[in-house]
Amino acid sequence: GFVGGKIGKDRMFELMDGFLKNDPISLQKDILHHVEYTVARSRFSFDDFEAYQALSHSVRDRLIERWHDTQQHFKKKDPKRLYFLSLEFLMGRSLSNSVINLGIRDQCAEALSQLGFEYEVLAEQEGDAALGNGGLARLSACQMDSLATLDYPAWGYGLRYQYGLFRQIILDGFQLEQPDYWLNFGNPWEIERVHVSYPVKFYGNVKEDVVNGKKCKVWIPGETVEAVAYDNPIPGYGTRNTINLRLWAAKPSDGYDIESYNTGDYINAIVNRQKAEIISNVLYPDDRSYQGKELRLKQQYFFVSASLQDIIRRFKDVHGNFDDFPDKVALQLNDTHPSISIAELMRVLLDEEHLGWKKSWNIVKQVFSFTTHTVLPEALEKVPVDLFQNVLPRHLEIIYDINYAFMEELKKKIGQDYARLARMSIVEEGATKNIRVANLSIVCSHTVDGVSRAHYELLKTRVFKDFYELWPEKFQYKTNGVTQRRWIVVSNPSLCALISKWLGTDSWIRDIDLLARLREYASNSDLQKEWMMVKKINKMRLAEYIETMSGVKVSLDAMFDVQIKRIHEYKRQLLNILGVIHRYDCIKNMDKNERKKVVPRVCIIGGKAPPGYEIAKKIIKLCHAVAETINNDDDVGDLLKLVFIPDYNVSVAELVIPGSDLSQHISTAGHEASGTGSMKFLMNGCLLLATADGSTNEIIEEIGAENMFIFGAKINEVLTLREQDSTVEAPLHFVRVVRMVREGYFGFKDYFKSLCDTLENGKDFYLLGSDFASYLEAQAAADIAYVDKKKWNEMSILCTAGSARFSSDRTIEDYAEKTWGIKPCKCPF
Ligand code: GLS
Repeated sequence: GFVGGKIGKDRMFELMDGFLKNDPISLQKDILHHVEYTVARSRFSFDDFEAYQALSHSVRDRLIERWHDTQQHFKKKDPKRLYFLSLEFLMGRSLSNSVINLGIRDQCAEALSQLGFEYEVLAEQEGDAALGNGGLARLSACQMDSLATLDYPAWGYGLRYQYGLFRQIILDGFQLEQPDYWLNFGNPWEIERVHVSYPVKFYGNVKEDVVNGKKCKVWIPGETVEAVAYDNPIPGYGTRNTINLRLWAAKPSDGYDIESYNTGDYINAIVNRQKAEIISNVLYPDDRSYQGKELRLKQQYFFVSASLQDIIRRFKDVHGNFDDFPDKVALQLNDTHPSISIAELMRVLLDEEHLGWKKSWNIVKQVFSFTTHTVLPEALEKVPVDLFQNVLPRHLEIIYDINYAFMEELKKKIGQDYARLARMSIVEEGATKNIRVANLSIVCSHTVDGVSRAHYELLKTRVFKDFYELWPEKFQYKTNGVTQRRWIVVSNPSLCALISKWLGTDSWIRDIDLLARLREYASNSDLQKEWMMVKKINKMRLAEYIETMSGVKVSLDAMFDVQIKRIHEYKRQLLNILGVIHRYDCIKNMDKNERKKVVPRVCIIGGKAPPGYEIAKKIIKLCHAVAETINNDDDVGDLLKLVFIPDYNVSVAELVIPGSDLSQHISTAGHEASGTGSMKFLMNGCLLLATADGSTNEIIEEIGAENMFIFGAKINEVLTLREQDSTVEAPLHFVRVVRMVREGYFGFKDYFKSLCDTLENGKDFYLLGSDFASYLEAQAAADIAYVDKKKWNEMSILCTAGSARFSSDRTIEDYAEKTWGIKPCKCPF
């Protein structure tokens, strides 16, 4: 209700001067106000960073207004809400995105320019919020943008890590990791909610008790940590709706460790209290192997427990019992990471709400949906039972009970097929007993989604075959998408303006299907000229960046060929580097006339290797060693350059993608669940050189294989090829380039030995050898296409025109309808 003292709502609004205004003068006033009173610098003397802070606070004020209105509106309408639970969100920068979505970019720029500041320079002051590893985490960020833009009543929940993804430093070509203490300079984009905090409990034991004459279980925890909320408003584009991303930070609980205080050891008691904060300290820097770490389990439970307490409190504010819970609450599990929330919700309903098993289970199985983001069975999380027993004893009991009921039901359906029962059990038996978190998630969710059609096929036929055969109706897929707001409007303003000009409207920013109309003009020479100009501007920006970061001067006439993503063997950056070595070797062996025909290339690679992944780190070093040789070879000059872009992150991607001509997505088929980088390049009119893996298959459907460079084994050929690998000879070109590395042509012979060993006959698991010839053919086709500028531009325009299907708006609408059952809830302007 309204609490306005004696003056009343209208007078209050009047006193506040109504809503904040967005004209340049009003913005200027706000910026100066924040310089003086928030940043506490004199308004007559402040630098770029302080101006950035003041600008951010002015923008944040506007976000808060909209956030309040949106939450108020949701409260009034009480729609079914989606709660998106994810351990990772890779938000990148907020300023540039917020001013676009609020529609105040130009006004801000004008306000600043009169004050003597340049908007672009200030935007560069912001560091990235890197609370995630890669594709999965950036997908969550894109989906939040779409949820807000499409007016869905949604909340994101996650962890507020003090240290985001490590910074990558390159020293002598080797990767070093540095902590990313991103909060060092404050974070104007979050709002600390000191009053929104919940106790989260760990350890202890379980006792039997009697409540209302009924036997029940009581968990007596051994440790309590406080979860404090930090809210990050997420504005939609072209709407007042602004949703919330609530991230939890761990703080010592008030009642923590009373005993040591009583024993008089004051200092140690404080030190012990402080340990509670460790839980939200640091993001695990690997998105594929994190099995069985206590801290990881605690992080997962911590954020899930706080989120559920928050969700249940909000629900109970309005509802007297749990009957309507499934009609009001959708809980989305972003991969298996938040899946402990299943056992936690069951525990709350059973032990705290005393609803009994049948009723509790009936609720639980209606609210959860699970999206899996991986293909590799070995990448599915497992938690040792001993660890579980120690950290979350009551949850382990509940999981055992769920599994017992599931196994009984299964036996009725499939009989005594013990091998299959063992495979499907939530509990993995063996030397160490494990909880299979994916199995728990499948058993307890109403829907299991894959992230591309190819991924879905693999889930059905390989990864979760047993489950698919049991419950085919549970399985779906929603091909991933990315938001055009960040990946075109924010990162490529020139292209954005050009598209709007030719379409005669900027409505495509909300209604992406309009992009398809660009197809009509793909061969129009005026558009092509302007299209090329835009690319040139972006290439200049990128070339400057390359020179600053790596000291290499590159020619704008060269084809910019880019591969940026996490470094993994299956993503095959090594194939790329071997291809570059081959190109170099060819050029070296050409005479003058032949060299005239060579299409100059700048090969750009960027990405972080997980800190404990030796082979990935060797790939980074190899890239630098090869670059050292090639870039210093005057005989080759501008015909070929190789550069490694250090510390790849979201804002680096925003700079690199618009400036590239060609991009590589060359994973061994059947390994990339979807891939989303390709979609960002596609939107920006960069041609794709790719394997028919993950979502690439669907890109082919949209723009046609003739407008791409597709190569390599298909998903269904990979298994056979692997079996043949030890018997089939690798092509001579391949043997030659591997030998160059092995024999020390680029130095570091001993260091690269183990890397070369992974390519030996019979050991080449990722099939670099067998795909090499067709990879080189695809590269040659790209060279030929690049020479024909008209053709190339047409293909480039067709890429952008064909990218509509890969907007996260489409993905989210699909999820809303088919998985979550939520409807838009638009806040009036
Ligand atoms: C990933 C997959 O590897 C990507 O193919 C996918 O695009 C992404 C989002 O669905 O999820 N899974 C993962 O663990 N990290 C990823 O990037």
